[in-house]
Amino acid sequence: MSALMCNRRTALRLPKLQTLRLGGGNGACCVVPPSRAYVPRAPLPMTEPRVGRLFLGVPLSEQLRDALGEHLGRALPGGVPGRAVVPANWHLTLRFLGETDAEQHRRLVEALEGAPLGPRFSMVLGGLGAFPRARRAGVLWVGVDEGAAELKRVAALAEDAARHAGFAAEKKPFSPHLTISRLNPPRDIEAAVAAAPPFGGRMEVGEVVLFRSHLGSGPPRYEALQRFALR
Ligand code: 2AM
Repeated sequence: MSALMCNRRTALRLPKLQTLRLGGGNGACCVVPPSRAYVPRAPLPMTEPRVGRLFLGVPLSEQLRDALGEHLGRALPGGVPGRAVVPANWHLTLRFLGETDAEQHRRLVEALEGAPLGPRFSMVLGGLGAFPRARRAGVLWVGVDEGAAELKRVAALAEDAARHAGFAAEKKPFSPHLTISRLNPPRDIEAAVAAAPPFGGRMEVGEVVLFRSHLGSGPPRYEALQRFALR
Protein backbone atom coordinates (compact mmCIF):
# COMPACT_ATOMS: atom_id res chain seq x y z
CA MET A 1 0.00 0.00 0.00
CA SER A 2 1.47 3.34 -0.96
CA ALA A 3 1.77 6.34 1.34
CA LEU A 4 -1.09 8.78 1.15
CA MET A 5 -0.81 12.57 1.73
CA CYS A 6 -3.63 13.98 3.78
CA ASN A 7 -4.54 16.74 6.16
CA ARG A 8 -4.73 16.14 9.90
CA ARG A 9 -8.54 15.91 9.98
CA THR A 10 -8.48 13.18 7.34
CA ALA A 11 -5.85 11.33 9.34
CA LEU A 12 -8.07 11.40 12.39
CA ARG A 13 -10.79 9.61 10.44
CA LEU A 14 -8.41 6.71 9.62
CA PRO A 15 -7.71 5.24 13.08
CA LYS A 16 -6.16 1.99 11.82
CA LEU A 17 -3.34 3.80 10.06
CA GLN A 18 -0.41 5.32 11.85
CA THR A 19 0.39 8.98 11.17
CA LEU A 20 3.85 10.46 11.10
CA ARG A 21 4.55 14.20 10.96
CA LEU A 22 7.45 14.98 8.68
CA GLY A 23 8.03 18.56 9.83
CA GLY A 24 7.88 21.64 7.61
CA GLY A 25 5.07 23.10 9.69
CA ASN A 26 2.51 23.16 6.84
CA GLY A 27 0.13 20.76 8.47
CA ALA A 28 0.76 18.04 5.88
CA CYS A 29 1.25 14.54 7.22
CA CYS A 30 2.01 11.21 5.77
CA VAL A 31 -0.05 8.10 6.48
CA VAL A 32 1.72 4.77 6.22
CA PRO A 33 0.64 1.26 7.18
CA PRO A 34 1.82 0.28 10.70
CA SER A 35 4.29 -2.30 9.37
CA ARG A 36 6.24 0.35 7.44
CA ALA A 37 6.00 3.17 9.98
CA TYR A 38 9.23 4.59 11.37
CA VAL A 39 8.93 5.15 15.09
CA PRO A 40 11.50 7.68 16.30
CA ARG A 41 13.21 6.88 19.59
CA ALA A 42 13.11 10.46 20.81
CA PRO A 43 10.22 12.89 20.21
CA LEU A 44 10.69 15.17 17.22
CA PRO A 45 11.67 18.71 18.26
CA MET A 46 8.56 20.86 18.63
CA THR A 47 10.23 24.24 18.08
CA GLU A 48 12.69 25.63 15.59
CA PRO A 49 16.13 26.70 16.83
CA ARG A 50 16.37 30.32 17.96
CA VAL A 51 18.14 32.78 15.66
CA GLY A 52 17.91 35.76 18.00
CA ARG A 53 16.40 39.18 18.48
CA LEU A 54 16.18 40.64 14.99
CA PHE A 55 15.21 43.88 13.32
CA LEU A 56 15.38 45.37 9.84
CA GLY A 57 17.00 48.75 9.49
CA VAL A 58 19.04 51.22 7.51
CA PRO A 59 22.49 51.86 9.02
CA LEU A 60 24.13 55.28 8.71
CA SER A 61 27.09 55.73 6.42
CA GLU A 62 30.32 56.43 8.29
CA GLN A 63 30.46 59.91 6.79
CA LEU A 64 26.92 60.81 7.89
CA ARG A 65 27.54 59.37 11.34
CA ASP A 66 30.62 61.56 11.83
CA ALA A 67 28.81 64.64 10.52
CA LEU A 68 25.78 64.00 12.76
CA GLY A 69 28.04 63.55 15.80
CA GLU A 70 29.65 66.93 15.14
CA HIS A 71 26.28 68.55 14.52
CA LEU A 72 24.79 67.24 17.78
CA GLY A 73 27.81 68.52 19.71
CA ARG A 74 26.96 72.03 18.49
CA ALA A 75 23.14 71.72 18.48
CA LEU A 76 22.90 70.36 22.02
CA PRO A 77 25.46 72.38 23.99
CA GLY A 78 24.24 70.83 27.25
CA GLY A 79 24.92 67.35 25.86
CA VAL A 80 22.47 64.74 24.59
CA PRO A 81 19.80 64.37 27.29
CA GLY A 82 18.98 60.91 28.61
CA ARG A 83 20.71 57.65 27.72
CA ALA A 84 22.41 58.36 24.40
CA VAL A 85 22.60 55.70 21.69
CA VAL A 86 26.27 55.17 20.82
CA PRO A 87 27.00 56.56 17.32
CA ALA A 88 28.20 53.15 16.10
CA ASN A 89 24.62 51.91 16.67
CA TRP A 90 22.80 54.75 14.91
CA HIS A 91 20.28 53.40 12.41
CA LEU A 92 16.72 53.87 11.19
CA THR A 93 14.51 50.95 12.21
CA LEU A 94 12.25 49.73 9.40
CA ARG A 95 10.69 46.79 11.26
CA PHE A 96 11.42 45.44 14.71
CA LEU A 97 10.94 41.66 14.74
CA GLY A 98 12.10 40.57 18.18
CA GLU A 99 12.71 36.91 19.00
CA THR A 100 12.94 34.98 15.73
CA ASP A 101 13.32 31.26 15.06
CA ALA A 102 15.07 29.55 12.14
CA GLU A 103 11.90 28.98 10.09
CA GLN A 104 10.74 32.59 10.51
CA HIS A 105 14.23 33.75 9.58
CA ARG A 106 14.27 31.56 6.46
CA ARG A 107 10.86 32.83 5.33
CA LEU A 108 11.78 36.44 6.06
CA VAL A 109 14.94 36.25 3.97
CA GLU A 110 13.06 34.46 1.18
CA ALA A 111 10.44 37.24 1.09
CA LEU A 112 12.96 40.06 1.17
CA GLU A 113 15.09 38.49 -1.55
CA GLY A 114 11.99 38.46 -3.79
CA ALA A 115 10.66 41.86 -2.74
CA PRO A 116 10.71 44.81 -5.17
CA LEU A 117 12.76 47.00 -2.83
CA GLY A 118 13.23 49.56 -5.59
CA PRO A 119 16.18 51.75 -6.51
CA ARG A 120 18.69 53.43 -4.20
CA PHE A 121 17.54 56.80 -2.95
CA SER A 122 18.83 59.88 -1.25
CA MET A 123 17.95 60.61 2.37
CA VAL A 124 18.38 63.86 4.27
CA LEU A 125 18.20 63.93 8.07
CA GLY A 126 16.56 67.03 9.53
CA GLY A 127 15.65 68.42 12.93
CA LEU A 128 15.25 66.95 16.40
CA GLY A 129 11.92 65.64 17.69
CA ALA A 130 10.67 63.43 20.51
CA PHE A 131 8.22 60.62 21.22
CA PRO A 132 5.58 60.96 22.47
CA ARG A 133 6.25 64.75 22.57
CA ALA A 134 9.07 67.11 23.54
CA ARG A 135 7.32 68.24 26.76
CA ARG A 136 7.36 64.62 27.95
CA ALA A 137 10.12 63.01 25.92
CA GLY A 138 10.82 59.28 26.17
CA VAL A 139 12.73 59.05 22.90
CA LEU A 140 14.79 61.80 21.28
CA TRP A 141 15.23 61.43 17.53
CA VAL A 142 16.47 63.05 14.36
CA GLY A 143 13.78 63.30 11.68
CA VAL A 144 13.92 62.62 7.96
CA ASP A 145 13.51 65.66 5.66
CA GLU A 146 14.04 63.86 2.35
CA GLY A 147 13.54 60.20 1.49
CA ALA A 148 10.69 59.61 3.98
CA ALA A 149 8.31 58.39 1.27
CA GLU A 150 10.92 55.89 0.03
CA LEU A 151 11.60 54.70 3.60
CA LYS A 152 7.86 54.20 4.11
CA ARG A 153 7.66 52.18 0.91
CA VAL A 154 10.55 49.94 1.95
CA ALA A 155 9.13 49.63 5.49
CA ALA A 156 5.81 48.46 3.99
CA LEU A 157 7.71 45.73 2.11
CA ALA A 158 9.52 44.82 5.33
CA GLU A 159 6.11 44.55 7.00
CA ASP A 160 4.88 42.26 4.18
CA ALA A 161 7.98 40.09 4.61
CA ALA A 162 7.45 39.93 8.38
CA ARG A 163 3.84 38.84 7.87
CA HIS A 164 5.00 36.22 5.33
CA ALA A 165 7.37 34.91 8.02
CA GLY A 166 4.49 34.58 10.48
CA PHE A 167 5.00 37.65 12.65
CA ALA A 168 1.93 39.45 13.97
CA ALA A 169 1.06 42.69 12.16
CA GLU A 170 2.76 45.83 13.45
CA LYS A 171 0.08 47.96 15.06
CA LYS A 172 1.96 51.28 15.16
CA PRO A 173 2.18 53.22 11.88
CA PHE A 174 5.74 53.54 10.56
CA SER A 175 7.28 56.90 11.38
CA PRO A 176 10.84 57.28 10.01
CA HIS A 177 13.28 58.53 12.64
CA LEU A 178 16.76 57.96 14.00
CA THR A 179 16.76 57.45 17.77
CA ILE A 180 19.64 59.25 19.45
CA SER A 181 18.62 58.85 23.10
CA ARG A 182 16.07 57.36 25.47
CA LEU A 183 14.81 59.17 28.55
CA ASN A 184 13.51 57.17 31.47
CA PRO A 185 11.61 58.67 33.18
CA PRO A 186 10.40 60.97 30.38
CA ARG A 187 11.49 64.63 30.60
CA ASP A 188 10.56 68.01 29.23
CA ILE A 189 13.21 68.79 26.61
CA GLU A 190 11.12 71.20 24.54
CA ALA A 191 13.54 74.12 24.90
CA ALA A 192 16.57 72.07 23.78
CA VAL A 193 14.65 70.59 20.83
CA ALA A 194 13.33 74.00 19.74
CA ALA A 195 16.76 75.62 19.94
CA ALA A 196 18.57 72.93 17.92
CA PRO A 197 19.02 73.79 14.24
CA PRO A 198 18.17 71.07 11.69
CA PHE A 199 21.04 68.83 10.64
CA GLY A 200 20.62 68.60 6.87
CA GLY A 201 23.13 65.78 6.28
CA ARG A 202 22.54 63.57 3.25
CA MET A 203 23.36 59.95 2.42
CA GLU A 204 22.56 57.46 -0.28
CA VAL A 205 20.40 54.58 1.00
CA GLY A 206 21.58 51.51 -0.89
CA GLU A 207 20.56 48.60 1.32
CA VAL A 208 18.27 47.25 3.98
CA VAL A 209 20.05 45.26 6.67
CA LEU A 210 18.72 42.45 8.83
CA PHE A 211 20.38 42.93 12.22
CA ARG A 212 20.71 40.61 15.17
CA SER A 213 20.82 42.49 18.43
CA HIS A 214 23.03 41.14 21.22
CA LEU A 215 21.98 42.50 24.58
CA GLY A 216 24.09 42.46 27.69
CA SER A 217 25.65 44.96 29.99
CA GLY A 218 26.47 48.17 28.15
CA PRO A 219 25.25 49.14 24.69
CA PRO A 220 23.70 46.45 22.48
CA ARG A 221 25.86 44.99 19.73
CA TYR A 222 24.19 44.92 16.33
CA GLU A 223 25.38 42.17 13.99
CA ALA A 224 24.47 42.42 10.29
CA LEU A 225 23.05 39.00 9.30
CA GLN A 226 21.87 39.74 5.76
CA ARG A 227 22.00 42.70 3.41
CA PHE A 228 19.33 43.36 0.79
CA ALA A 229 20.51 45.71 -1.93
CA LEU A 230 18.38 48.45 -3.45
CA ARG A 231 19.10 48.79 -7.17
P1 2AM B 1 13.87 52.81 17.28
O1 2AM B 1 14.90 53.18 18.28
O2 2AM B 1 14.21 53.21 15.91
O3 2AM B 1 12.49 53.19 17.67
C1 2AM B 1 16.68 47.80 17.65
O4 2AM B 1 16.49 47.34 18.94
C2 2AM B 1 15.63 48.81 17.29
O5 2AM B 1 14.37 48.21 17.31
C3 2AM B 1 15.57 49.98 18.24
O6 2AM B 1 16.42 50.96 17.80
C4 2AM B 1 14.12 50.36 18.23
O7 2AM B 1 13.87 51.24 17.17
C5 2AM B 1 13.43 49.06 17.86
N1 2AM B 1 12.86 48.37 19.02
C6 2AM B 1 13.52 47.85 20.05
N2 2AM B 1 12.68 47.24 20.89
C7 2AM B 1 11.46 47.36 20.37
C8 2AM B 1 10.18 46.91 20.77
N3 2AM B 1 10.00 46.22 21.88
N4 2AM B 1 9.15 47.22 19.98
C9 2AM B 1 9.33 47.91 18.85
N5 2AM B 1 10.52 48.36 18.42
C10 2AM B 1 11.58 48.08 19.17
